Amino acid sequence: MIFDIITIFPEFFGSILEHGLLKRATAAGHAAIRLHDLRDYTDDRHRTVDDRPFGGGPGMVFKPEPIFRAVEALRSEAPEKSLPVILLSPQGRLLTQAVAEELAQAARLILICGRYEGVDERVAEYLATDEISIGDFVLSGGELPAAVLMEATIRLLPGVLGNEESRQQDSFAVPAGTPAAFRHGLLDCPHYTRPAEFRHWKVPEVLLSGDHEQIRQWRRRQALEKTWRRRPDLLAQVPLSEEDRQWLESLAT
Ligand code: 9D3
Repeated sequence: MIFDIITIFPEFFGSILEHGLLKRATAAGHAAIRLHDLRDYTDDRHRTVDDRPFGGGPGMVFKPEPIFRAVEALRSEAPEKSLPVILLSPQGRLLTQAVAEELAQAARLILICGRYEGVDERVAEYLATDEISIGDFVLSGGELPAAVLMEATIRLLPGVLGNEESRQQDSFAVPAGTPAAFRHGLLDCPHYTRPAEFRHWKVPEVLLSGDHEQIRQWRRRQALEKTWRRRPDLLAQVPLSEEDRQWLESLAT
């Protein structure tokens, strides 16, 4: 999968590409990340990418011309193919695991990182095919969101986490390495490792018992309880067994 990133801070991506999953996936050829400096697509002496907002107000807005020129240059490399163009913006649809799975189907993505107060709306309206936000908090630009989107997407690619080609496509199947948080649509259960007692805090007895059925039930109940307390919105999407329902009912009373 090829990612073309359009940014005024290409060097921002250096360290994340040199570590962990993104490094491994690019070294192994599962993904390629190509950085494009937006200023290379300007045509004035000062390499201007922004201007004052029409209508007044504080701050600066990204001009449309360099962004259109950058995307059109990339498109002309493969003129026959449709090429998704994603604008990272606070007004976008929320990035979720389902959206990452959708994006992972593409062979190539162009990511546009905004900065300043925003990007001229004609980019969202006439150039981008999609607009994505990573959450309801204010950041200073689209670079961190682009990195988040790439990590969430690349780890889903076949081969990247030892995901085999045999990866099942049914809706419950998830790639090996998918955090348990999403495996059943619930938050994860607690995890412990040695020592069994640390500063007088003991690991739950059941986990030391070797009784696998008891352990399974404990983990399921912990996950249900944590989700019910912290993220009740997630529970609505989860298929619940009769046993699950009884446990949740016991919590509510
Ligand atoms: C201070 C300006 N804000 C007025 C309320 C609007 C605003 C403009 C530009 C807020 C943030 C940004 C820069 N952010 C992004 O480009 C961005 C973003 C984000 O801030 N949060 C979550 N996801 C994303 S994706 C791109």
